[in-house]
Amino acid sequence: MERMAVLVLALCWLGLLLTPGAKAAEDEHMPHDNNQTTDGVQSLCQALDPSPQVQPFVEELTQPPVIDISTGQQLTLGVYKIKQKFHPDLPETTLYAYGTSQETASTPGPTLLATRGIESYVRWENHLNDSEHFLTVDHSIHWANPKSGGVPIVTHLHGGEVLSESDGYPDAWYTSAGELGPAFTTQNYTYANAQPAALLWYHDHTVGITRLNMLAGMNGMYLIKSPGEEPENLPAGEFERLIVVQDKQFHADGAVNFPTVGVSPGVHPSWCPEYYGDTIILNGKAWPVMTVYPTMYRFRMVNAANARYFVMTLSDPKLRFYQIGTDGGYLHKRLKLTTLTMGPAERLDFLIDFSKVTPGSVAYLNNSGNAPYPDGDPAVGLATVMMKFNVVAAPENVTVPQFDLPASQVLGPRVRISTEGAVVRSMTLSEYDDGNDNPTGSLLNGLRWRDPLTETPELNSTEVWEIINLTEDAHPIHLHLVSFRVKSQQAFDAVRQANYNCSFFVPFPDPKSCFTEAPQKPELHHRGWKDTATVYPGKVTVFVVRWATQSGEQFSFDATSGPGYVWHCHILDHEDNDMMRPLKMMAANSSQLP
Ligand SMILES: *[C@@H]1O[C@H](CO)[C@@H](O)[C@H](O)[C@H]1NC(C)=O
Ligand SMILES: *[C@@H]1O[C@H](CO)[C@@H](O)[C@H](O)[C@H]1NC(C)=O
Ligand SMILES: *[C@@H]1O[C@H](CO)[C@@H](O)[C@H](O)[C@H]1NC(C)=O
Ligand SMILES: *[C@@H]1O[C@H](CO)[C@@H](O)[C@H](O)[C@H]1NC(C)=O
Ligand SMILES: *[C@@H]1O[C@H](CO)[C@@H](O)[C@H](O)[C@H]1NC(C)=O
Ligand SMILES: *[C@@H]1O[C@H](CO)[C@@H](O)[C@H](O)[C@H]1NC(C)=O
Ligand SMILES: *[C@@H]1O[C@H](CO)[C@@H](O)[C@H](O)[C@H]1NC(C)=O
Ligand SMILES: *[C@@H]1O[C@H](CO)[C@@H](O)[C@H](O)[C@H]1NC(C)=O
Ligand SMILES: CC(=O)N[C@H]1CO[C@H](CO)[C@@H](O)[C@@H]1O
Ligand SMILES: [Cu+2]
Repeated sequence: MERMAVLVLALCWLGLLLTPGAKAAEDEHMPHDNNQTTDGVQSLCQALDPSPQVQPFVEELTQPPVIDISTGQQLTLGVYKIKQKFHPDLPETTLYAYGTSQETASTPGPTLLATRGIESYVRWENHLNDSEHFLTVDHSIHWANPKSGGVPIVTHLHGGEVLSESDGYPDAWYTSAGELGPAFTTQNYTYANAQPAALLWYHDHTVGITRLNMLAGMNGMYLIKSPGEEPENLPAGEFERLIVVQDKQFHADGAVNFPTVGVSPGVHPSWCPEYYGDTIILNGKAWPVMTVYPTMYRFRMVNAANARYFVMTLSDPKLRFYQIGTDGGYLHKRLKLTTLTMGPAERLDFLIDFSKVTPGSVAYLNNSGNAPYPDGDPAVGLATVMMKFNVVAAPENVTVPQFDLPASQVLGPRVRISTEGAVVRSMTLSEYDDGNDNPTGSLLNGLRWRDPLTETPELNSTEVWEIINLTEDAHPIHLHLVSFRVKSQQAFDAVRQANYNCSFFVPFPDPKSCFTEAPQKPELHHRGWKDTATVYPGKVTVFVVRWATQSGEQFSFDATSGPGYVWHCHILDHEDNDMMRPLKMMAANSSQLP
């Protein structure tokens, strides 16, 4: 691959040196006191009281309503203030959620069903007339800050190949009073749906308050189906479940419990580096149960948590996960796994064959994700479980269909992108603090959200993004507009690197190289088409990004028009506090590079 002497490289190394508080190897763990909730889940700044105790596994897993948007007609979806019960033992919770009316709005919102090749049209309306957000807004970080008050919103279709005017640019927000963000162009969005079948999701993306709007309930699923192009005889109907996973914490009165005092209140009065809730919620139910027959089921999940990684296992050793898809659709071949990891915003498509266990038995979908991931505190108590399965024999009058396990069957095209002649961008992930080890923000490449544009890829070009994690935690990095491939990850010596005693340009095993190993293949769950992938601490993770559709064609719309796109960390608390950068597409061969 040709290493173009790119400005970004120089910038990067400068950025690396100049990053305020880019930290060396000493103690960098997020501070938190030992005042833990009964479930051992602690807020990283303020000790939040534990949620009211609830009896797990009492309510059946439900499915959000489905709306077909392949009709050629515009759908209007609004955000409304609603009340919803997450559990019979919990009082009602006030939320902001998507729906066709206040009466039908819910979190997650309705699942939008699109068909590949058929454009769809959604008008996103803001019906929030509160004078301020019900969660505490931190006015010290850059945020929408409408002059006339209210709650701004703007909706992003995560994973969509979308025109930038319809992408939900963070500055394209609007309030119900009609105040518009500086990048607003329209609230009537067009979705091309030209990409392969996949589970996408929609959620709020308003600058500086995405973490609050998402926790308030603004998210839902968006399924692209591709008749004739999807593998046959996969579980469908009641045997296929789409699931949004979130964690939340509640006050005794049912209100969402979110920190009101920050980790470094003198700098940011209420911003907290990462929010972890003690209650695990699937499709709007705390710890649901699912009654299953002894046959194969398909699960398609999206992690809509602010910061929590789920590391999932099945309690019964006779059960396995057969992963068949990821963010951008079907894998080339299925994977048989005992563990599935799902970081914020990632999607997983997998099968579980309950015919392997005896009717009458139960199984749990457990979670062992540390918080922060990967080296934080272990999940304990009820944070170690997400849902329960009751396996029951089918009644006499019910015929249970059997589904093939796609064994060595090819599910989707193999992902191959040539890096011949690719532009290489090296980018750092770093954190800065208040001088007392309290994190007060995170940066991409040493730059803030409002710093001048640096990522200006040309349409149809291929780029290699080497992302260098200089923090203690994993960051799920998300690119808008395109799906990419994770090429490798490679550990480096953070101490020698911090002392400028080694170089990333010298390959391993040369002693002058910062790397301590040869490039490693990405983890299994990072195979296939990704739009969000984890960059581990102390590692350089390499993404291969082609600025074109997944099939390598030109976009069906002008991706250079409008306000542009963004790339960011999908830990929402990071994204809101400067771990997000603009991204603007340039025409092919426009040669933006010096
Ligand atoms: C944390 O400590 C404070 C003060 O000691 C106490 O008021 C609060 O109830 C504790 N919270 C938890 C979750 O134990
Ligand atoms: C605010 O919106 C709700 C519906 O979301 C409506 O019932 C209420 O009348 C509105 N209040 C005002 C003052 O407009
Ligand atoms: C947006 O959609 C609404 C509802 O269909 C329509 O009345 C309005 O004219 C559209 N606005 C634009 C700018 O297209
Ligand atoms: C899985 O969750 C169940 C239910 O809470 C629990 O009994 C079991 O110990 C958990 N297993 C693991 C490995 O955490
Ligand atoms: C099967 O029988 C039960 C109990 O008699 C009845 O409630 C149910 O509707 C029947 N299901 C079907 C699919 O006929
Ligand atoms: C860095 O290199 C210098 C000499 O080149 C050496 O004295 C020093 O010990 C090295 N430091 C580390 C951390 O390797
Ligand atoms: C991008 O590449 C595709 C396929 O390689 C080609 O059809 C298209 O013309 C290219 N577009 C531009 C703007 O170069
Ligand atoms: C861009 O440059 C490449 C190589 O010089 C050429 O093959 C291609 O046709 C050019 N594309 C456009 C749209 O000018
Ligand atoms: C796990 C790990 O290696 N973390 C390192 C990430 O990078 C920072 C800064 O270079 C180091 O301090 C950490 O030890
Ligand atoms: Cu992050």
